[in-house]
Amino acid sequence: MMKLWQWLRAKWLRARWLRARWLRAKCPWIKHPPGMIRLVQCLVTIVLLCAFLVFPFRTPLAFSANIHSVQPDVRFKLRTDIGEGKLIFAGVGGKINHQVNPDLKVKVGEVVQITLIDGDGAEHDITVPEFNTQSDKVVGQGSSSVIVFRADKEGVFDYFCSIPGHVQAGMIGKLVVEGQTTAKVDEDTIKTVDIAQLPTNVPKPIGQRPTKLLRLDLETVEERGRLADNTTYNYWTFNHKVPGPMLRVRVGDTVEVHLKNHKTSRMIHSVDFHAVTGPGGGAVMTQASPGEEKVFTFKAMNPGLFVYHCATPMVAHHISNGMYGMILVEPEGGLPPVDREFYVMQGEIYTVEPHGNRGNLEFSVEKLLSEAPEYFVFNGAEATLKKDHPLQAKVGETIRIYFGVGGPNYTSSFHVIGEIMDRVYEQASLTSPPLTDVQTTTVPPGGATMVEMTLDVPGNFLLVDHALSRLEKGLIGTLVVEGAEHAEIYHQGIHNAAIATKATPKIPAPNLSSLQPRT
Ligand SMILES: [Cu+2]
Repeated sequence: MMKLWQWLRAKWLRARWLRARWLRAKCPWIKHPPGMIRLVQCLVTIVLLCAFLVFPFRTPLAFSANIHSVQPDVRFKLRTDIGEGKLIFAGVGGKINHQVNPDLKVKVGEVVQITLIDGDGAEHDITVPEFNTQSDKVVGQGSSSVIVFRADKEGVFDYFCSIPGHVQAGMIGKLVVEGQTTAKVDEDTIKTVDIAQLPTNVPKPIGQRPTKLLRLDLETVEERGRLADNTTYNYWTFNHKVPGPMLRVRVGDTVEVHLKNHKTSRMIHSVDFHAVTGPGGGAVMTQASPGEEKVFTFKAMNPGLFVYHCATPMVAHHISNGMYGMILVEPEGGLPPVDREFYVMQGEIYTVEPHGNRGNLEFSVEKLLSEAPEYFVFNGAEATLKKDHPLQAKVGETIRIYFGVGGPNYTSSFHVIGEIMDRVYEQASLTSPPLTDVQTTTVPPGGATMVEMTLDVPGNFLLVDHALSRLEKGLIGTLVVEGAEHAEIYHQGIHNAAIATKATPKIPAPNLSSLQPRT
């Protein structure tokens, strides 16, 4: 062992002597090479130590932070799909599962990962221009692409497919980057009331009964309500809902109307019934200041389905803010019985902010006067008859829809996608024979219609105004029909001879003997 140590030491000393000799030959100006090398080694070590003391571990930590930052804080999956005639992003998993063009909610500063999966086989991508990010194109069912970015500013930003025409076809959604302020606004929004009138809020049929004296109470209330998701509006209402309550009397009834304007109102309000025979339809006698109650009495002279609305100047402003409803004056003997009745009204909302803005939106008199609404609504709020209060019925039932237009400006081309209206009481005239087998019916502002249809097959049937640009501004409802399929009427694929073809039963004509005009 000792010998090995001596041998190693001898080798090391010889190597040092050889290195010194080589340095003396190459660098003759160095007088004491081994000492000089040690000095240089010391200087290098000191410089490195100083560098670490002055910039303490900055480089390694920065590297670590970068590694950390590319780990997403929040992940979303979106699948492209075709639904209800539109191209969409459908949420996959988590809170956004099955949602169409879901709001992607993140916090300021979070790293966001969005995975796009091609669900329909067409070419798509996803881009969020505000954060300079765009995915590769996905082509072919099941292919996918990913974007990752840091949401470093607060606000609501669009994500969409950049393939030409796909935004217009529906592939657009919102990325909501919330800081503390936005979160608070959202909480306030969530607490706001649902002003949408239920389509099932229809009074019971009157049918056969003698005429009588009735009292109807209406209260005008100004309150903030939900216009769309995370969006509110300062509505003016009859009895807290848009439209106001549906009222039901029979021809010949005497009606005492009590109109009370809530004490918290800031405006005068009134009511004009199109069912009234008399100047102003009641409006002259019901101009009520905040806290005031006005009363007038009328006799229901004509049967029909009539609009009522506030008639305080600027009348169009009061109507667009939600002040409209309908009164049904049944003919003597009542209406033919049906299985279900629904109450739906169309209106427009004019806001300063463009459609889709969040928060509480402001009324725009300029847009009202130029007839440029930002929202079209059934029962007061965007898509509420689809998302919140769809109409529900069963296969085999005959339904009746009391449909009116508050407006104040746009005529509706009322249509139910996938159904044919068996009977349309045009202009809501209940004393004329109905039109039969109608696809779309015209209803002017301040007008109404009564339509009936028997439901032959199950599924979701969309209520629209066939001026379909208005669908993009919130005008959509759903009639959900449950029950057995009837393949002889409607089925996918080629004709199947095994399916027995049955004649679809024709709906018997209504008994019009009770619907004679008054003399
Ligand atoms: Cu009013």
